[in-house]
Amino acid sequence: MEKKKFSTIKRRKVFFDHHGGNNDYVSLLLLLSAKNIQLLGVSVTPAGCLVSDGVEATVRILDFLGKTTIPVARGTKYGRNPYPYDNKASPKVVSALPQLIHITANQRQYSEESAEDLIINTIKASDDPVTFILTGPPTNLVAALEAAPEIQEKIEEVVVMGGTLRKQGNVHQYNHDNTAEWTFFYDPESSAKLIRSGLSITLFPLEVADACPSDIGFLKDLAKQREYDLSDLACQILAPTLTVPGGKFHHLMADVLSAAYLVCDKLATFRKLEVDVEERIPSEGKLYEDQGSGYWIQVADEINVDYFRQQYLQLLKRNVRKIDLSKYIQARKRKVYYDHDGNNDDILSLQLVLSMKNIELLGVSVTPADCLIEDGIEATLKFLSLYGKTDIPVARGKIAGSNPFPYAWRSLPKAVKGMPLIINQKINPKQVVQEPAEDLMIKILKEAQEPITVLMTGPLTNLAAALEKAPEIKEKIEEVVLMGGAVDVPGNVLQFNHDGSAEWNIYNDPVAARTVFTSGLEITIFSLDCTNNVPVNYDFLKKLADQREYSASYLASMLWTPTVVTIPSAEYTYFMWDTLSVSYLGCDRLCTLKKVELEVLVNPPSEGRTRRKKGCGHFVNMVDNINVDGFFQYYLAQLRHELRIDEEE
Ligand code: AGV
Ligand code: CA
Repeated sequence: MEKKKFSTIKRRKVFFDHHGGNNDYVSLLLLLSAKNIQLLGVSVTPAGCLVSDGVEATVRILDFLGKTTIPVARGTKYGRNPYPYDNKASPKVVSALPQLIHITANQRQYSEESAEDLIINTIKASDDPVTFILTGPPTNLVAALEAAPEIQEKIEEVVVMGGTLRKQGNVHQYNHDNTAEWTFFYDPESSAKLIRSGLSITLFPLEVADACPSDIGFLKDLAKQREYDLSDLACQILAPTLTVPGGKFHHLMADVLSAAYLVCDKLATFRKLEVDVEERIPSEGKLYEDQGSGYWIQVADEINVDYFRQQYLQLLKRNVRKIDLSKYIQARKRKVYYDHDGNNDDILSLQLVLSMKNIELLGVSVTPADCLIEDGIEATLKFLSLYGKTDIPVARGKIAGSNPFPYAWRSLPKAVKGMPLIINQKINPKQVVQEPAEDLMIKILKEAQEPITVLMTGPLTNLAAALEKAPEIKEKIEEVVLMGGAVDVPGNVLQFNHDGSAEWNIYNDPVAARTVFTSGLEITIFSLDCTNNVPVNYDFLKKLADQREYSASYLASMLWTPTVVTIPSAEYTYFMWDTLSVSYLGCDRLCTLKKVELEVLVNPPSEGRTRRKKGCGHFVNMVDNINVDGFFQYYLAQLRHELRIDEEE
């Protein structure tokens, strides 16, 4: 086994083939920011993404950096082991980021050639040898080599992220013994062909990536230098990776490593190894040492982690843009207690409340419903801090409703803490009180000298608990404003043993909802009947991104962006549910109300349904007419201000 130190850095012409993961795009940023690299073309494999989304995000990033002539091609060939579907949405989010959503790309950049043809023609047309960098499966490259073997002599090196020489890989699938890494497993046949091709291969396997996790600390460093466009963008691209369960997305860093290898000197030490790839079950895609195989490759061994991070951060210091942190609009007073459940539109609604001059916020609590409670609390503290409200008490809800929200939804707000304007913002943990949400609510209501509006944008759990513990608080409540219910329209609950008639906030805790609805309080509901009018759509996102010079708009834009994965699939469309409801407090001319008599059903198959029932005696106000354009205008106008940024050193 020969050990070799990598030393000199050289100019290279590069072709980049990737598969649309978050880190693939960060790798692209790195390649584009390196002075020694000339990028000739990019292709996308339909493995880790839906290929047209993968191409779209690539083109937008290229254009953002003024590289409007680099062609991008779609891969048309598939490996035999598809990636899990839920991993494939990330390029949709990348394309919708505030910096990229506006870009109308040069049509000629969308190559009419398939990936392998673009690879062949680009390499043939190049006067110099080409380095091929691969952060997805080798499907496109191998297809090109098979169609035009003569290009091989012009490929000076193939840098590959993938494979593992460890006993355990990251494939957990039926008929597999867990010995492979995903990009090799996806297309074992091409992987074997590549390894056996005789090309000069440099491999960054799974195990070296473990040495450089892309953790929250790294994101913090990136966010600290967000006055540079590329750092800001990279941080936004990486933030959604925090939604990976357990927060482990180490392997993704490997893509960046392989790009960094072309750019910085002394990144790693390497070993020459004789290897092969298994093509059959149960070890499909396994890479292993095989003395005598004759297939020698160079494998990264030890990574100089500090150096890598430092270089990475250095490379992304590009395109200075100054953010104006100075202005901040002070608010006038009106009294509100706000209880939410931490999903992105809840947090955005908190921002909207904080932006209202006529509202005085007395306390906030979070229900562990459409979020994981710690994420909901943290996001709440961050936003309060961004509005200078570090003295308002915040409480954790301790009670969970009987029908939990899907984890995929609850994890959405995880990305929030990774976002550039959030990640380093100081918070005041002492704002969080010891007592549970209902006790804080009771305390604040009891102390109040004048009537209070209780605003609820999640399940009604905490309010119901407070009413049960201390019914006397009722006289302090002027109005309950809530998002929830579906009266004359279908619900949005798609679950076993359910007929689809309920809205999630009510379904999550139907008993609590019934307690509130029958309490005799003045209740105003924003049900799906009206929120169905305000889907999150590209037209709105573009308008918001247009005014991103206001830090408040910019931040809001970042939080709405991850919701685009639900466009345009009707069942899971994300709406501005809570935001619309909250806007009622700031601008009461947006809607007219009508009184209806409603009951809450608490048994299957209609658990959580809010049904009209004449004569039941429980009246609520619901929206009769809504001015949708007016709402969007109000919301956009409300976000034209600056945040109070106060960051950790
Ligand atoms: O039913 C709407 C309520 C709102 O309070 N929530 C989300 C809003 O915060 C539940 C919900 C329905 N569909 C969802 C939801 C989705 N696709 N993602 C996340 N939450
Ligand atoms: Ca909510």
